[in-house]
Amino acid sequence: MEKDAKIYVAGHRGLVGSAIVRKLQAEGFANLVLRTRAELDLTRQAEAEAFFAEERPAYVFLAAAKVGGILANDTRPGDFIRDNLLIQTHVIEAARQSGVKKLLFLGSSCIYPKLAPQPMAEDCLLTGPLEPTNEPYAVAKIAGLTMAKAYRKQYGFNAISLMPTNLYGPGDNFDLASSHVLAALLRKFHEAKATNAPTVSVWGTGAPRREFLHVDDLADAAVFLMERYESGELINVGVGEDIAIRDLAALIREVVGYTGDIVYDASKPDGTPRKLLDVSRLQALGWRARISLREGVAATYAWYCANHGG
Ligand code: GFB
Repeated sequence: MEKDAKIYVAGHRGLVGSAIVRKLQAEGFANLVLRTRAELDLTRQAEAEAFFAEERPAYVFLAAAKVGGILANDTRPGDFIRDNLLIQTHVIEAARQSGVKKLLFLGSSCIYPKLAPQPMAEDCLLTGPLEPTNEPYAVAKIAGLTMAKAYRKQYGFNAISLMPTNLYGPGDNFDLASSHVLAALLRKFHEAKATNAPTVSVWGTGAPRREFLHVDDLADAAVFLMERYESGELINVGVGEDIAIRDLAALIREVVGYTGDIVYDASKPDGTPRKLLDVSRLQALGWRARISLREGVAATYAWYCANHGG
């Protein structure tokens, strides 16, 4: 990417989009085009096409999506499949029409089969049943990956697709009904400590395992791949190790400094038992994650206290 190239980061206020903007600015890319949802509703085709026709960006990071944790996906499946299909379809087509040079699309490790062999390599996609709690979201994201490959084949459109693992970091969603586990537990332990609550509720059994990548590492990988990855083949982005939810809860309790007890809420779903990514393809390109989980959790908690917690 040329330093003066016009770069559109769709979803720039979200967890991933804001990290990509920070990374691009740190690397000296100053010609960024950003639009809030109020300024540009990507679920509306006419708005998306008018924006691309007017701005004609050279590069697009498609970080706009409808995302959420296991409960949000399980309770609002219609919203998740509709909004993600609309956003990605409008952006990929308008980008092609307006002559975008390269577009980066983001999948998610939760769209691999529920019981895929671990660690999951890129070729296990579509080899088995999906996790029921987020199947509509997964089908939408699989459609986006498929569209990116189809546009490369038919139109020679240079779209690359990343498959990140579970993400966390500054700018995360801390709403307890729609957030992902790490952000939710930071808030829960923080509030329990502040109110001297005797216990903190952790959903499910605590047995599932999850891999966590700090969003600044994801942003680093996204710029790294936008610069040098030219294949239409999916590429996993992760840290290559995972942790049981119960151990994550113990880590967050320690970082926050909470001394009460953890209770498990069996009425909430566990979801996929494990979804560890095989990151050998990305490592072969010379990229590795740098932020350890403890370091990342501590930094994210500091950010939370400075921006939300008080
Ligand atoms: O992060 P999470 O909501 O998403 O849940 P998934 C991960 C695990 O943490 C599940 C447990 O086993 C939850 O039961 N958990 C424990 C909690 N306490 C909590 C809590 O307070 N809040 C939340 N949210 N979880 C998502 C997909 O699956 O992964 C999305 O549904 C997305 O589509 C995301 O792709 C990356 O990792 O289970």
